[in-house]
Amino acid sequence: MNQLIPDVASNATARQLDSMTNTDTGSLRWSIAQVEVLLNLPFSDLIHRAQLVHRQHHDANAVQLSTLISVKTGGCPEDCGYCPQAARYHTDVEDKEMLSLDQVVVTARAAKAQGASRFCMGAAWRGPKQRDIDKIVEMISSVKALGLETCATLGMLKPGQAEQLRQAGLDYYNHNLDTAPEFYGEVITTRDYQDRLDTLEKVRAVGMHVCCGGIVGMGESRHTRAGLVAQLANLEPYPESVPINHLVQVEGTPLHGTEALDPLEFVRTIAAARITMPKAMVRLSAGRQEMSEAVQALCFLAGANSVFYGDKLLTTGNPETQRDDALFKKLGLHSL
Ligand code: SAM
Ligand code: DTB
Ligand code: SF4
Repeated sequence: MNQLIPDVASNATARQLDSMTNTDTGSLRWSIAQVEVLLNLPFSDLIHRAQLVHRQHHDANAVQLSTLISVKTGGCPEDCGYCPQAARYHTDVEDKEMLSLDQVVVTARAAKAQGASRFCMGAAWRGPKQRDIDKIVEMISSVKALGLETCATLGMLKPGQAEQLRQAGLDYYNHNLDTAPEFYGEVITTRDYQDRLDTLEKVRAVGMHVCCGGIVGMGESRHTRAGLVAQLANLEPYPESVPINHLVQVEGTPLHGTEALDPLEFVRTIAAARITMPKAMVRLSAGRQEMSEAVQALCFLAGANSVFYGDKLLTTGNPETQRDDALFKKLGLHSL
């Protein structure tokens, strides 16, 4: 069962971490205190642990490529403080009509030709209406027919909708927890944490894979980042895909102007995700365009093994594919 996990304060040290048992964490795989111990480790010790876990479960030189498309951009009624697509904030993003099936298929074909293995369709909705589902279902089956893995991120799901998406051939549903429960209310008020857990539960119940992660760099503390990672790691089972986004600061959104996060804190979060969710694909997600190659390399070293590939995320920029190809070559990474 998905549930909010308790926050028990602890002054545990790294040595205690290794001797902590399930009795210390109750039924949880990872307590917040344990994840905080990880995040507090000397940087090299943390990366070493992440590398050990990564190499035990994955090809350390492989990276999975997902391409994003925004099938419905802007005009969203929600108030997520980071998001340029919320209608209530004055950003450069306009409320656009839904893309046609043709536009989606052409883009998916191009993504496949460029080397992406997964195609993720996003919509700026609180949740889909039935007429939206009818159109999305066609998009999913057409993209799937191209031989791509399919992913969609459409907001909260109502009863029956997950099943319709699964039957159309949807492999993954992306729905992020975004942050730890105690910080969540500072960022979003139009839906609560439990709403998100409920949607994830619906996705699981029909046997779809879960893609679920969060955003780092929203002015949260290290403790809050530990809370997010613990929350994800204790989902039953933990997500197959874990996108760790760095906040892309967009003018007009409430979080624009947030104090910049030390990039090494981002790397630490990736490492903690890798250690606590050993088999998951940990995706170095939004924010790569603003990141140096050196920081991205550290993220791969810390256990990231997936990225968004293509020059656009949903509304903001992402590195050009040639730039990424050059980086992967430099690092000796091959795509999955
Ligand atoms: N509207 C749907 C929803 O919110 O569930 C799906 C699309 S929404 C844009 C998907 C995710 O993108 C959000 O949950 C958030 O984690 C991420 N995101 C949105 N804006 C972002 C930003 N400025 N920086 C980093 N991540 C962002
Ligand atoms: C996820 O975790 N990150 C992606 C995807 N899932 C849908 C979205 C990032 C959006 C960044 C802001 C934008 O481009 O609008
Ligand atoms: Fe809407 Fe999703 Fe943006 Fe929130 S993150 S404002 S739900 S598009």
